[in-house]
Amino acid sequence: MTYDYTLYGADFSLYTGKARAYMRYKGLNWQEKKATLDVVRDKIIPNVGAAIIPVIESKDGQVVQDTTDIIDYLEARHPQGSVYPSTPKQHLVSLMLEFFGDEWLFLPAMHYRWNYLEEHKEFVLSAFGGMGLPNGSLENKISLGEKLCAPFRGFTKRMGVTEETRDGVESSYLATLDQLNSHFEKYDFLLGSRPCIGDFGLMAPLYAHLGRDPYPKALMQSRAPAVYRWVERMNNPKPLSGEFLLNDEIPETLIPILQTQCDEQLPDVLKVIKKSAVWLKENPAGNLPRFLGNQDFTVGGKSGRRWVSTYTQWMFQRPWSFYQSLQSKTRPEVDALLNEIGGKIFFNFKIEHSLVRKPGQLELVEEV
Ligand SMILES: N[C@@H](CCC(=O)N[C@@H](CS)C(=O)NCC(=O)O)C(=O)O
Repeated sequence: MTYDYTLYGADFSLYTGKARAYMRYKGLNWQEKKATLDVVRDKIIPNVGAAIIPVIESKDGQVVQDTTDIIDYLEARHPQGSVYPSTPKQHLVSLMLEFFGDEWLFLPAMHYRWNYLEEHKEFVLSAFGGMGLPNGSLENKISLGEKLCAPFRGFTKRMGVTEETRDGVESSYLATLDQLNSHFEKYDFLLGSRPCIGDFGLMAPLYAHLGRDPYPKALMQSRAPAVYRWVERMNNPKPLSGEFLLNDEIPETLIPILQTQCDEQLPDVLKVIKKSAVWLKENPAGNLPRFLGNQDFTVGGKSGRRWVSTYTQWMFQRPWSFYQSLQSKTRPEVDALLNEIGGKIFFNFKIEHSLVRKPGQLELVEEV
């Protein structure tokens, strides 16, 4: 059997969960293969310039990295059952929630995996080790897993989960989990009976880590069963089914989640944008480093320091550019929503140095 696409990833990988759910929903002719160390060495590093998953390869040999680019590449080839709503508020909200899932719920995802490791050590480490020793013994997988997971464990503190902030990370996550639970008691997906790009973004943290690692999975199942059922629906979708809500409706149940995003995540991304701008002014046409030092941030009422991850600007540019492209006719209703969630200043902020991705490297460059 020839497949149109191969997804190289891992069961325990946050972003693979996002791409996998999307490919299932689109009903594509595809297969998934483990991104073993050989695949990383022979296929991923030569094409992408870094050891990162997931990637997809098309049957004509095109390799695409980054779940957002993977989804957009596939959307262009398979437009039926688009995951992008066509109406303005829903389109904006779906892009915002993709960003929230991909980049902000990443904090509790890493926290609950690595700071509760004793609760699920064998499960997590043997999975990591299995990427190098697919047929190895459990003991050998765990011992290799210890080594392979070291950089990921290190990310947890660098992204801001420290002794100072861990209570804030937990309280913010639990509040969001409760709010999502109220939402999914009423709706199958974020915006109706069809998953949107925001559902796929949320699936990244809410499956492989928070809905699959034993400790946070049990927490989700007991505290937010409707969220757990959504995770199951996302993993077993009826391809191309469902519709977005009529009349560009944004369910009331999403408002508190969007407010948290505006309170916590968007101030952080504005600081990143300012730092990137300084760097790009000083280094015209340079490859913007993935990280530019550290900055203050607040989560769940606790303040700490976290990395300045330049990629977050690129992700924020998606909803931001969409908002900027709106005609004056449609702006008032979108502005009313942004006022309600406290988002207006962020979308009216002027981004002077827009970032784009460049094939073969993770470092972003300024759009010319
Ligand atoms: N934004 C990327 C993130 C991919 C990513 O961070 N993948 C993790 C595993 S789930 C990884 O391989 N990280 C290695 C790194 O960041 O250097 C995407 O959407 O695909």
